[in-house]
Amino acid sequence: MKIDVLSLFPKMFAPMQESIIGKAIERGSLSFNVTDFRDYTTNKHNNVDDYPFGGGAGMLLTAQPIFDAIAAIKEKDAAGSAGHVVLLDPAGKKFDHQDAERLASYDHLTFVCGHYEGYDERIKTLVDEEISLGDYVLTGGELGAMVMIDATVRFLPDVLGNAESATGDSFQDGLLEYPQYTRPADFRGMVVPEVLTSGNHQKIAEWRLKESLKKTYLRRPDLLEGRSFTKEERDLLDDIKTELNEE
Ligand code: 21W
Repeated sequence: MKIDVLSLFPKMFAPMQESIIGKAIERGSLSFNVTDFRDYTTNKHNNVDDYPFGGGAGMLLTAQPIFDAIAAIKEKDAAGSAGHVVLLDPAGKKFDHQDAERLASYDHLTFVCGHYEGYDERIKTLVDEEISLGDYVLTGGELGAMVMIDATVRFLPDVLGNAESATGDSFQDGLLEYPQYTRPADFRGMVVPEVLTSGNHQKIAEWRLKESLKKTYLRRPDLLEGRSFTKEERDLLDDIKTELNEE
């Protein structure tokens, strides 16, 4: 996969060279390039922003540097494309697990990060979708782009080591993860649930499913709304509700 980023703060992306993402870059399964679109301004002072027509607070990113930076990415690309273009915008669609999996299917992604009060609307003619990280205000799109890239790259077949790691994870089956323990079995009097050391794999699987259902029911009931259940899951959920009412 090839990832391009347009940003006024390219140094913010230095940590992307680290860790699993960095290894994917080293191995050649990922290429990653950040373009400072201030380099593409055509005005004397290299301004990238201007006052909004109609008045109002704050500055807007102007169209010209972003149009020309996208054109430069297309010129450098063997297929003459910027790939699938994502605009980081607080008014965009809230990013989730499904978006990450979907973005992982493109062979070329370009993320456009703003760092001001907003974009000249005409910039949106360049983009395929607008995505937000969530309902809180950031100073710019850079951290959002890094979060999206991290979540997306995990789905690439040769990034996590084995293809199962990403898809077997939390959210894949729509439930939060069950509690996990490693050695020692007794740490300062806090003892691992007996079932986990029993060796009974059927009982262990049932305990884990029940704990996942309980945690999801208590913390994220919204995840259960749009989900269908097996008979085992429905029975366990009934038990959980009964047990919680008894306490
Ligand atoms: C912050 C841009 C506030 C715009 C009209 C008139 C990218 C982000 C960002 C930023 C405003 C993301 C307004 C979650 C985020 C981002 C910078 C509001 C007010 N509108 N995901 N005045 N949160 N933020 N402009 O902030 O660029 S993805």
